[in-house]
Amino acid sequence: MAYADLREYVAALEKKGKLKRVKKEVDKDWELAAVCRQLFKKIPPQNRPALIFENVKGFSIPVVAGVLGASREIYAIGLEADSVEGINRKWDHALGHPIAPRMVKEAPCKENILHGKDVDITKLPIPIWTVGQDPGPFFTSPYVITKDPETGVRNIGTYRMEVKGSNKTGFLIGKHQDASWHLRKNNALNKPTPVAVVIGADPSIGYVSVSKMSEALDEFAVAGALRGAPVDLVPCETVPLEVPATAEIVLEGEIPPNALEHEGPFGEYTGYMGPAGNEPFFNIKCMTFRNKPLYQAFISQMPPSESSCIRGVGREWPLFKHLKDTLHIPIRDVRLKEAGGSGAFLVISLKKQFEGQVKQLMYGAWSLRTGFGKITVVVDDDVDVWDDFAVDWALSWHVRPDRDIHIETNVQAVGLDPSQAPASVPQHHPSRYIGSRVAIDATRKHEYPALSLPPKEHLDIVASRWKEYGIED
Ligand SMILES: Cc1cc2nc3c(=O)[nH]c(=O)nc-3n(C[C@H](O)[C@H](O)[C@H](O)COP(=O)(O)O)c2cc1C
Ligand SMILES: [Mn+2]
Repeated sequence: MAYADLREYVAALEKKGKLKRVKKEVDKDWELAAVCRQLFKKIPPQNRPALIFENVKGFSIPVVAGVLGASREIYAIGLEADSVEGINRKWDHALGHPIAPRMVKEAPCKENILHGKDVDITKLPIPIWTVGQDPGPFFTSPYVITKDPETGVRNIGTYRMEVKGSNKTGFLIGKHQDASWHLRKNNALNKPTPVAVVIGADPSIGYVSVSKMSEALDEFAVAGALRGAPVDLVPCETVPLEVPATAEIVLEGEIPPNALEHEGPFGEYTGYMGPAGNEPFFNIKCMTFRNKPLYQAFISQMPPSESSCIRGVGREWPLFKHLKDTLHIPIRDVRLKEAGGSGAFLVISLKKQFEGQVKQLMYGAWSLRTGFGKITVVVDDDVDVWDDFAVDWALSWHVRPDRDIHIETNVQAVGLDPSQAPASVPQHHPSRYIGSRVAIDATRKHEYPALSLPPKEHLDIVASRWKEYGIED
């Protein structure tokens, strides 16, 4: 049964032992980010819980963090998938079978409505993430809803929002993001862009918000398909947009046309500070929220993080499908490594049919409208892309550098890649957008000798008698 809202989902996580309540008082301006970092450092993904900070110093609203993706195991619970492996099946089905959202009258998100001067986002427990470097608190899990002014198609995207006052935030919207096109179309007509920002909703909406999909799709319909039931929507109070009826908090307003203000810097998903620059900003006219709202944050910054987990899952599957079903290349698996922020570093396993196929695969992977795969490694299908040691082994013994390394120049760079330009170069300088890529063909190019391992039947016999050797208790 689909989760009705964030709170129902958080309760489900707790029931499955995947949520810890932090009852100790925590300062959102330095301590909360450090707790989240230690969560990732100290606890391996299989055991890592999501967190609810119940006692945020100076605030009555709790903060939940890690609930969408402190690990892939948690992601699977968020999608109601039967296992981590089942996540891709859910996505596969959802993109092929969208369920249109449904307009409803009853909406808990309207339990409290504030207009104009009564709006004060500084009353929300918005954490500071990279303390000492970020200029102040940032929203890290906004679901930003806009409409294409030409087609009317709705979009949901997650773009960082710097708190700039009681009713104003900055926005960093990458040049290739869907909302960026909406802005550009409105700017051309000198019209403001209406925006609704949702903080906290049922998990399917968050997974869709951080995933790239065709701009022709209504992302609420994809969220509906992921959860197996339509998303209930209600009209906003002050802008011509719709929001999930059970959202925890909604901010309504607009981005004024052709106006920029200083924004950033911000500790980014690459593990480095992202540059500051001049960016659009958001004037908030109205805020609606549920009684006893939850504030949700995504844990981002240095990978691994919730951000690299949820972006990785939402990207591997479309890439897999593109290569396998559209291009008919017999790949076995695709992995966007978290060290590369689930963007820079791509590993693909291939059941190679002929020499030269790796090059075709590399261009296939690079043909998507993304910067993924600055480093692309291709291995044979007997190498598990999830086993780092096995991939290193293939790189070590299947590669002749003079023959097997392919470099392509003048292609889309990975967003916010700090190797593109020094920090002093502005955010939107062309040198930040055009880069280069390398593919390393780590497949075997000729017949190899046998592996230096005991025969499999001997290994199986010993494994079945393992206790008898008295080596492990
Ligand atoms: C925690 C987190 C923060 C993000 N921050 C930004 C951001 O500040 N700017 C941006 O352009 N994309 C950001 N992204 C990536 C976008 O959410 C992602 O590319 C998504 O596909 C955008 O939606 P769209 O494809 O509908 O434009 C962030 C993702 C996550 C998970
Ligand atoms: Mn989109």
